[in-house]
Amino acid sequence: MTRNVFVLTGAGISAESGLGTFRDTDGVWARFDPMRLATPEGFAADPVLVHDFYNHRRCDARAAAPNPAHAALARLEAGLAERGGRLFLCTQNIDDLHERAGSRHVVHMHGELLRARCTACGTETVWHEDLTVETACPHCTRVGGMRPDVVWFGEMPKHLDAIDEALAEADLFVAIGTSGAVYPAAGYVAQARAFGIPTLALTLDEADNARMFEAIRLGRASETVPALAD
Ligand code: BV8
Repeated sequence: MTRNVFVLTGAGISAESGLGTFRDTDGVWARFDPMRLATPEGFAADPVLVHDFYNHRRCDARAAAPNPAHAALARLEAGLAERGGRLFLCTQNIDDLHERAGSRHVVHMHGELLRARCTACGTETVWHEDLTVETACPHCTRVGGMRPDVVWFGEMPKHLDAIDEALAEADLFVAIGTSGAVYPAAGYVAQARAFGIPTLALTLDEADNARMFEAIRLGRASETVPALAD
């Protein structure tokens, strides 16, 4: 009886909601250089460019709607809870489509586009508007220190201890819509295998770490996830 399910989602689960993936041929990183746009060094070098990049993505994320894959995971979370089990939903995504589909416990290991952080006082704030170099911190009022509350390359992902604990307790590990290109997230399937946990990948194309999975189902998340969850 599968009671504790660990799900790791990536950009592919939001693809059918119209949000770009990163490494598909027309992906975000095919058009933009992650080292200039998703690193602390890139932000320090050109904060206007980086703010503009995230302001556009924040606008797109707010205009997007959850798709049947997000909804299916929300149903799975409720169904497992009713049976005394748990869905640990760890996402690499910075959009809020899981929450808007009804998921109640979402672990954003790479942060959230709809939150901002002040580099002066550290305060994190829900943030739906554009950020600029003139934005003042609502807490310490300092101007110029506000950044998207997302994890850039070279920065420490969030919630790593909770993720490691949930992995150790899981009965099933499912990766949905992720190319397995970014660590430490891409290494979770190996950890699951080491714990003897069954592993399943649901993506459109074979992921970089596909050989680590015991089962793979290729297809669109809006079809493969409801088939798994319901
Ligand atoms: C860190 C937020 C220190 C910002 C992102 C080994 C160990 C640890 C670190 C490293 C390591 N080796 C290298 C590193 C460094 C680095 C890294 O991994 N580099 C890569 C390039 C090699 N990692 C880091 O810097 C991380 N921090 O390491 O801290 C540390 C050390 C040890 C232990 C802990 C910490 C921080 C990385 C976070 C970077 N921030 N995002 C933003 O969004 O702008 S990364 C960003 O890219 C996403 O968050 C996500 O993680 C990644 C994109 O990957 P995917 O989500 O998988 O998307 P992708 O487009 O690649 O794939 C889409 C998939 O969907 C495809 O498979 C496709 O087939 C599928 N698909 C498409 N359509 C559909 C679909 N599937 C189903 N249905 C569809 N319709």
